Amino acid sequence: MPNASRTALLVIDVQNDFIPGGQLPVPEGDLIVPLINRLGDRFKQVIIAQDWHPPGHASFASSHPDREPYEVIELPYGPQTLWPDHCVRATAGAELHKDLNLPHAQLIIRKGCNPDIDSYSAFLEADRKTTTGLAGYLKERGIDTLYLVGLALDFCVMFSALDARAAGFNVFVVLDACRAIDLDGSLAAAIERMQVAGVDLVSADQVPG
Ligand code: VGL
Ligand code: ZN
Repeated sequence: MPNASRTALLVIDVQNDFIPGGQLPVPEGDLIVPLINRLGDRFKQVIIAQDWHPPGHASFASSHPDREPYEVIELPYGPQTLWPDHCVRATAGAELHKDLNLPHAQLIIRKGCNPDIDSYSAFLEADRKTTTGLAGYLKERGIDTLYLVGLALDFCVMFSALDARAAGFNVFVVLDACRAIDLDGSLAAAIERMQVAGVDLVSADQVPG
């Protein structure tokens, strides 16, 4: 296993609400689950991120009078896309996809728990100040290289990848193990931003092991 101790797989938001039929469906979101399971077998260290919002979260259109999902509004920390209510903590929509099979994952990190601040990234909330502690966890365990998979490529995967780079990790995003929302060109923009930041975009057959 070349991915021994310094490398981890970070699985982003493979949750019912992001799967077709859920509240914020990512097209083909279900199709990546078998591939993620196969990739998971190659990693000793697996971390799962879970979008986990309190009811009435600031990112929900329903929390703002006269606003519709997918509009962008200005919040104290900057622009915020408004979403349908999704991944409300401890609801069925927030559960991991039932076929996700990563029994050796040691950490599930929940994010977006602050009622007033969104967190696409598994590392830093949208105020860009509040950390989830994930970088510290990884560093304490000697991990320096991350492979990212999951949903959505152009939101939570991208922001997690950018923050991981900024925190000094080597970062690979496994494109065929991700799917995008693609809102107003967000997919092309995400690819560009990740490339500029030095995130390596690879396919599953390029993952060692
Ligand atoms: C996500 C929008 C809102 C994601 C989470 O997982 O990409 N997108 N919350
Ligand atoms: Zn969310």
